Amino acid sequence: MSEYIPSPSAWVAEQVELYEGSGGTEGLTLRDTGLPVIIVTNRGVKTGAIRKTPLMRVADGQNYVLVASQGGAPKNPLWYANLKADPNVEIRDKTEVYKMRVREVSDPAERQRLWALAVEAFPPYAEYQKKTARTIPVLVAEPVA
Ligand code: F42
Repeated sequence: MSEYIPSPSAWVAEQVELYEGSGGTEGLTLRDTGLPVIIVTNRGVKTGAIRKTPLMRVADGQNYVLVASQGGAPKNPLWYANLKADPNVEIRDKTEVYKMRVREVSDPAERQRLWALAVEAFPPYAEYQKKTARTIPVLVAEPVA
């Protein structure tokens, strides 16, 4: 078993601890927005350690759309590189945990559709895109049979 390294960002680590520690019954939303969050568990590309990243819950059927927005910061979040290097993840959505594989969405029509879903689920994504020169990566997690 690899070591789990919590996020160095205290509010993120605390959300993961509450969400996972309660078995997916507490800490389910982003701060006071009331909007739902999922927890992505993956491997760090350099350390090989287990990382846990809360993201907004953007569902597309059985799939989840993952938006590497990082609040509109100039650089992609580190989890984006981790998922590109090892796309095998577990996703916790409340009390359910799914094995999934992640791919970056490059087809323009697919990206447009999924971006619209993401903004519908979490409107601030549109503001984050305006804040940054990078095109915010959109990834999709699909169930592993
Ligand atoms: N972030 C988003 O980008 N999109 C969202 O929709 C989103 C929603 C959200 C909801 C709730 C919540 O609590 C947080 C939310 N966040 C969202 C923030 C998100 O969870 C991440 O904290 C944020 O995107 C930053 O991700 P990050 O991977 O850049 O995290 C940094 C702070 C981090 O953990 N850094 C570590 C460190 O020690 O500095 C390294 C982490 C790491 O992955 N290291 C790799 C390794 O090998 O272990 C090496 C990576 C490399 O390339 O160097």
